[in-house]
Amino acid sequence: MTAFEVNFDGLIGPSHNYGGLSDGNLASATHAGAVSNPREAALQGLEKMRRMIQAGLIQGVLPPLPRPNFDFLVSAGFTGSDAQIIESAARSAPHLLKTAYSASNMWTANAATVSPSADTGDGRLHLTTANLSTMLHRSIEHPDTTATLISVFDDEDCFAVHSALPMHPDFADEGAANHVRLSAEHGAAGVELFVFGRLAGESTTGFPARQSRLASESIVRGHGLDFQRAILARQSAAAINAGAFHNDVVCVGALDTLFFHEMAFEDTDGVLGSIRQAADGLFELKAVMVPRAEVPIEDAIRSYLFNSQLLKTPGDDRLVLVAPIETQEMDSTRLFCEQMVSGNGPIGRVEYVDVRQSMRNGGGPACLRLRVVMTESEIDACHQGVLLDDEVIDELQDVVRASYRDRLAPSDLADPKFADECRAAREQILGVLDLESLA
Ligand code: SUG
Repeated sequence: MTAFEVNFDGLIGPSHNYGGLSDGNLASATHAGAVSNPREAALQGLEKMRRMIQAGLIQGVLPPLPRPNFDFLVSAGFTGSDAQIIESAARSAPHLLKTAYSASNMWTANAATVSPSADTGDGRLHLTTANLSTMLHRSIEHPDTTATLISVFDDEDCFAVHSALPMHPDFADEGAANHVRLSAEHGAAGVELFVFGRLAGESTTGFPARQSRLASESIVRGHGLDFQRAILARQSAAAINAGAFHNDVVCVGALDTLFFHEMAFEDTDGVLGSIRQAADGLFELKAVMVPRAEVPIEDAIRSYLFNSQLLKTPGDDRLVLVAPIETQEMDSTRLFCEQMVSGNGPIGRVEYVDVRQSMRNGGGPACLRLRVVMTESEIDACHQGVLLDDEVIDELQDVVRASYRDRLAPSDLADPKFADECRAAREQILGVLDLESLA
């Protein structure tokens, strides 16, 4: 069956700010307290989406979630009018106000894990919303994310949207950031690689391991995947402790190609062997491992070389790597890319994109998109308002230019008027995407 990879990017919300909320995410820690530019952030994201369309790919978008999250602030004991809640949280618990305002749902690679219909037991496309239980500010995303996914994938004959796994560390789940699907072509049956950082009940030292093996296994079961074609691989503790808080900071795969750092997995040979065995009869794995002698893990994490989109575009014989511009600015990663494309491996071109506003919070091009492999009839069955063309991107950019601030310091969150601005901007976005029901 012919199928297409549709990238659903998160539209960066008006409250994008540098809260320093993510332990183990070095970029977030480095930029904590800096002044952000939500307008520039959203425009950068939208330009990336436009480039995908220009490359002949199908591009979708998911709207920002309502911020601040008043339900969260009320659960934390704040009462009164919206303005009173904000003023009192700003005074007594600024950390909770930052949490309620986080625009972190922009990183839709963490919204859900997705299995295309070619892989699932019931022939439907399955999505499981990630519980994001490890980081407080991310743990508040899932109810609204599930509502968004149900609105977009709203035909139960084609789609199964599962709500988040139990909110317990044993089930810690960060979605597609720890999941890679490999196949001969998008529409063919594939091998799904699930990467976890720890076992249920296991305590690790150093930075938090955000994905548990039990969560990955539960998704394999829930999606009705064949365990013969689902690989569970352990992320290396050294990579996590160097700042690879998700596997997609050190690994990206598409079709028959896996591009990864030497230190990505605890047992690299074991992972490659298991993929080859599972892929027997389906495709031959092309593994591109980047040796640490050429790109030290610190450079990989600082530049976000692997947090790139690996794409098959209509105009190219080989795959294209859409990498953050920081990869071009760092010598080791730029040289590696130049050598890679001059060889005859599976990746034939590298394109650089500027998503610096998101990068400063640890989110590169790959974090900003959720990949959903869809057949033509599934594309027809999903909510059409979120599928972009140049005109809709222009409309969204107009909303952003007119209603987003170009300067936001963490102290600005204390102003109750900012909550009204965020609400108004989101309502306009929902209007453009024909998703007013989510308001
Ligand atoms: O979860 N940053 C996100 C970045 C997520 C990147 N996603 C992928 N690798 N797929 C995180 O750490 C920073 C927010 C702040 O500090 O204000 C943040 O949440």
